[in-house]
Amino acid sequence: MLTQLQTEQLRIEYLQPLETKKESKDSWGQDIKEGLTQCPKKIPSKYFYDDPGSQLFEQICELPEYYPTRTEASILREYAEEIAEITGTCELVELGSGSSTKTRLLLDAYHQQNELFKYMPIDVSAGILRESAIQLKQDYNSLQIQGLVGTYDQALTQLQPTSWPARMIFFLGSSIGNFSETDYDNFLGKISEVSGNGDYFLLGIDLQKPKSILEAAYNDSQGVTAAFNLNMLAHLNHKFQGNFDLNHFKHQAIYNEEEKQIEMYLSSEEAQNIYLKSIDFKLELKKEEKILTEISRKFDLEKTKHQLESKQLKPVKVFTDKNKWFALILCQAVK
Ligand code: AVI
Repeated sequence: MLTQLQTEQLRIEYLQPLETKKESKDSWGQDIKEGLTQCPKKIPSKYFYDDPGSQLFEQICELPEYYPTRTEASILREYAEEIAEITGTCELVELGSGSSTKTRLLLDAYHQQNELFKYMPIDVSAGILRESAIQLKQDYNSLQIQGLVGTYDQALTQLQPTSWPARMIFFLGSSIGNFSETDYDNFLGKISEVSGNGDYFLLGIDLQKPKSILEAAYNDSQGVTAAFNLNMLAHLNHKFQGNFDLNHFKHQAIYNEEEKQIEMYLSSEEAQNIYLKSIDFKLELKKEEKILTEISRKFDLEKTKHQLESKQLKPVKVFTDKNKWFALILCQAVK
């Protein structure tokens, strides 16, 4: 239980939707219809993350083959203090905070150095945001927490100028790898736009590496990633009154060496017809036809540094692990 004072220092706000109510009603399921009428067929990755999907993702992060989470955590363990030293007192804004597990490594570093800081976790899931904010408030008594419930777009569009000496927006886990090239470019532009001169941006990216390591990470031996991928169909069944039979699909993850990205598919085991009743959408699938559910881009460090620099986000320091599998790039906005 939080005390009265602790409760006053913890605020959770809901960000305004960017679209009007009328538009959002009309566009209900529109992204599904558009994705499934493209060639190849696609389902937007956001449909991974219902409650069971989010839990499966937490399990993926613990898998022996899935190195990104562990590797990024090891980098933070080693260099969080240095990051806190470089930025000094600041407002920490985390995009896609989830359970804020890795964040604690950063918060600990600021706490230990007696640097003042405020923490703003941003996530679409109100439940997980509230739970982790309450837990954090109990563990870091003097910490001011202002959680924002909303998408990255809403958060970046509605973020108010900070009254703190500096702000550091951070985006961990190589989630940026799930953006298309265009969305990636727009996202960096937006970060730059909302950052004042001298503000920081900390970005976690998964680096290019041999195909065998990458494919193992997305085809784990326990089948958790397969369950995560297939769960998307269960989510669609639930949300749009669909009749996908999960037994008639197979998980596939391949590394596209030309595009430098993992591509995750659901392959139809037989010719089948699907109907999503609440959006009146019929889908015809051929045997072995594949639906793209996710791309996970793998980055070249030098190229990424240049891209950041071209957005007025100057890399100050790069932190990486001994294998150079993952990197955290600390940038400073130079306006
Ligand atoms: C959330 N994102 C960074 C993960 C990734 O590695 O691209 C999602 C994931 N998909 C399958 N395994 C993990």
